[in-house]
Amino acid sequence: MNVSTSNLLPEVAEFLSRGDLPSFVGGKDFPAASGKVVATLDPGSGEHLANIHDLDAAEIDRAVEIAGEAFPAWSALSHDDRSAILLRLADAVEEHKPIIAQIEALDAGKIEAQAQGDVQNFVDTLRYFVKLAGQVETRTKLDVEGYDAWTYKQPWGACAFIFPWNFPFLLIGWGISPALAAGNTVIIKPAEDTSMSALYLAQLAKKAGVPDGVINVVTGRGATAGAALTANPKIKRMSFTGSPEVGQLVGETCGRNLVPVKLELGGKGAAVVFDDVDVAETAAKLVGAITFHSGQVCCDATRWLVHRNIYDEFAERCVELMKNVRVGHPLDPSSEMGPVVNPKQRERVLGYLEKGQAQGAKCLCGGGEASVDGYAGNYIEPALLAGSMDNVAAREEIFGPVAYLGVFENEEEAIALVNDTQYGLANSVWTNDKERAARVAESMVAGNSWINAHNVFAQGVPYGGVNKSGLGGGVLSAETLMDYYRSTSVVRPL
Ligand code: TXE
Repeated sequence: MNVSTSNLLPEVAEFLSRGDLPSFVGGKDFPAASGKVVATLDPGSGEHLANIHDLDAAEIDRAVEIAGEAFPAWSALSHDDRSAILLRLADAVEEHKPIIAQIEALDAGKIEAQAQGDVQNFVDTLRYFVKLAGQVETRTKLDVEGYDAWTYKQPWGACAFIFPWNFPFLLIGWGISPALAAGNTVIIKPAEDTSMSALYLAQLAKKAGVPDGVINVVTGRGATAGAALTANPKIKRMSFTGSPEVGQLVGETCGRNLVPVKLELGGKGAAVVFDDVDVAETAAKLVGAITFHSGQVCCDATRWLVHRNIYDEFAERCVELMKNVRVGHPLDPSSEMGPVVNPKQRERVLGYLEKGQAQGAKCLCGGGEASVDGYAGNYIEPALLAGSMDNVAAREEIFGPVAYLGVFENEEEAIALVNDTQYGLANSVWTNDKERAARVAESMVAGNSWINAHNVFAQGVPYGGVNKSGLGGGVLSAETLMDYYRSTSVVRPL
């Protein structure tokens, strides 16, 4: 049976039936004049889904102009009027959740139920920022002797966003919600492998009454379309999520133009497991985390540091759990883990498994391509490596369903191992000792520390990395909303 074609919702089949998906700018289709396209494939079957258009630099520049032209009217709306429009968009996305989730599952290789969670997260995030923006005092009086002084906050203008392929729809919500709620217009550049849900969103936004030019989606290759958007001096802010290598390029270019930039990059998170935990429960949660979306999660715990007293039992339990993960097509309801996004990513993951073992790591389970009946997708068996933490597979971001097991003797050593990395995104500590948990959580150098959990997000809790993991975090919280206002101080001598 071919799940990818037989289980499609009629609306998804209709969306795909076009075969050709132009960008969407200024409230209408925005085709690439060159006729150049990028094929987008189902990672679960390798089947061709559609073509997206590959815009050139002049077309990207035109899209930025259009977003700039829409800004005065959008920013002039009262908060109540703008909120009403954005809340209509949130409602429309919620109503279309099954459709968007299925598009996302097919395009990104995401288990359908998880994709539904991503779409709901978008809705919740948009509603959260709309409410928060209503509480922002745009005029703040300053207490300065001899002067009548205040600051005035207003939106910037057209803001650009470049997104990766691992959470295409959810990350759009995290990125654009604060920008739109503050009164900015946006230009979204999704990853070339996963542009479909963004294009669907842009069309839906138009139907929900978002004025033309407020939400624009430009598609194409990173090195051309992405680079042109980054280099455009008229964008007022840039937000990039993706690899550290491209993040550095984006940062350099924005630096030259003095465009404020926010970078959300990779990670090599650790989980520190002390010997007072319930081993079975902790192993289940960590295996659940590393197999969620096939480990293509930047804040995942990929280094599992386990106290020597429970190391053997913990390793054994993880192997048993990993061997039982049901790998399958994202639209098959019995699948627990889908494919990785594309053949290049599969080769990258398999390559790290090879290099890690060549440097002495032991592969306790998995480590090869997984075969899924009837599908030629990019499937990988969940894998567990073990050995010295001074190993390429323990140091570099793999971005697949691969965890690396290491051992520690005491708290001090555990913290030192966690912090011996160039990254700094997210870690977790697992123990029933509350004081130790808080102490370790605060000693790990990263934007986020979790206790007895991993990958927990809530609107209002700032998220983001330090060091090679990013710049200017505070995502999903009031901190990032403030990024989308510029401030003018006004002073009058009394
Ligand atoms: O990301 P890229 P890739 C990590 C992960 C993964 C690796 C490579 O380790 O294996 O990066 O993934 C756009 N100017 N992460 O190569 O290239 C591109 O079109 C401007 C972690 O796919 O960084 C896409 O929209 N833009 C990460 C986006 O950048 C450019 C999630 C990300 O693509 C560009 C993804 C350029 N020169 C990968 N080149 C996370 N933090 O979650 C590419 N792009």
